[in-house]
Amino acid sequence: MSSLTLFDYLPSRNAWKVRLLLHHLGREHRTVTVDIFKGEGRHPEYLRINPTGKVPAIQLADGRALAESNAILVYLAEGSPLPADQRV
Ligand SMILES: N[C@@H](CCC(=O)N[C@@H](CS)C(=O)NCC(=O)O)C(=O)O
Repeated sequence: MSSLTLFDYLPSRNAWKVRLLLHHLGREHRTVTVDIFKGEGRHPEYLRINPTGKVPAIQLADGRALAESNAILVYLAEGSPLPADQRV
């Protein structure tokens, strides 16, 4: 089982940024689709991961979760060959 879970929704541009970086890094992960238009972001189970009910969010194997796409990008890029000091 993958150590990283991405809570994703295909039409979401914020989720797309994270999806793209995971792919770029070749980072193994599993994806859980949260259909925000069907209200799945408001399910109590998802609100425990991201209290805003929005996508994206990631969850690590130890249960810790992180929301906000730009924060997730910085977290994932840390220690990678990406030029972190060129963040905008
Ligand atoms: N600042 C957040 C914005 C996230 C956001 O607005 N996500 C939208 C999809 S792009 C969403 O989940 N909307 C559902 C809602 O507002 O309940 C980020 O960058 O992650």
